[in-house]
Amino acid sequence: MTKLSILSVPFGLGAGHPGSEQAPGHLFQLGLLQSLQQHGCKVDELKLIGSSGIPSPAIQVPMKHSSEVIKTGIALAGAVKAAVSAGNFPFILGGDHSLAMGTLAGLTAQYRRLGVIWIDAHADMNTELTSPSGNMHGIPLAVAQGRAQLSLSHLWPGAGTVAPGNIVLIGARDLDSAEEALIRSEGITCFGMADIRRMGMDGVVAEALRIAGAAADGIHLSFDIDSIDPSEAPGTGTPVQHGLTSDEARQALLLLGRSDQITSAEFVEVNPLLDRADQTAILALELIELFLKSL
Ligand code: 4U7
Ligand code: MN
Ligand code: MN
Ligand code: MN
Repeated sequence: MTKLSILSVPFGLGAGHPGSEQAPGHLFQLGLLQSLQQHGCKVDELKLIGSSGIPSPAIQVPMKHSSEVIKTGIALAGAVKAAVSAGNFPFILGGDHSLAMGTLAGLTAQYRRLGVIWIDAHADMNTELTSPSGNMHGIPLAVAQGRAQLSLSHLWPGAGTVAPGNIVLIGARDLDSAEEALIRSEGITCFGMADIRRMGMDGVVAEALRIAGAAADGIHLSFDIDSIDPSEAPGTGTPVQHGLTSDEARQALLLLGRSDQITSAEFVEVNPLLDRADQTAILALELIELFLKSL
């Protein structure tokens, strides 16, 4: 049975709106841990990730709250690496998506070749130079490829990079022009909404596992709640119309959870302050349970 390391990261300074730092506490308050236990999940470790480490002056980047993002990333990378070494499945609960840099730093220090499935309305592939917002949650996948000033090895010595051929985007529908250019030049696989409707989510997930998993010894799933349509998930800082239905998200998470290729996961960008009567938090809770019990 899968032993879980749940890493709670109440950090939201990488996003443009305050509130995502409240998501882990709010989901715990709504009973996440109790219901995981009821569903028979084995929580081996529950860790609260703060910030630690002193980012060297050499890695100051011209983005909002970059040093806080880096400090949190350093702490998270260490916890992720330790969880994998202990044979546990790391599940990271955010927080905003900038924390993925910490996750990926820890994972690439452990896996020889890592695949990444990124379910998100966005590509999160800006660099410090192309970011229209200055928000760190928009750059983690460029950092992971070694395309930005900041790199995963700044967060964790021994961290590697993620090869573009092992990255698969699902649900992307709001790309900046520099992101589009990078996706095109690197040949990164992107299943947009039209592909999902044409192939069905089962077809998309099967292809995503095949491509992300090619020659890889692990696949990380990064799930941004803004992948889901704002009519069903309004509580997030950067909502984008015409997204996944909650049923499509359920199907994707169930299939990915059942696949033994997925070796870690994170769930980010729920913002309780922007939610409507806990609609998004309650859906997030259900999706997390569904995913973790299907592992
Ligand atoms: B999220 C954006 F400009 N691309 O870089 C940016 F549209 O983690 C949005 O996916 C990024 O929520 C969204 O700021 C980051 C913007
Ligand atoms: Mn994102
Ligand atoms: Mn997003
Ligand atoms: Mn967002």
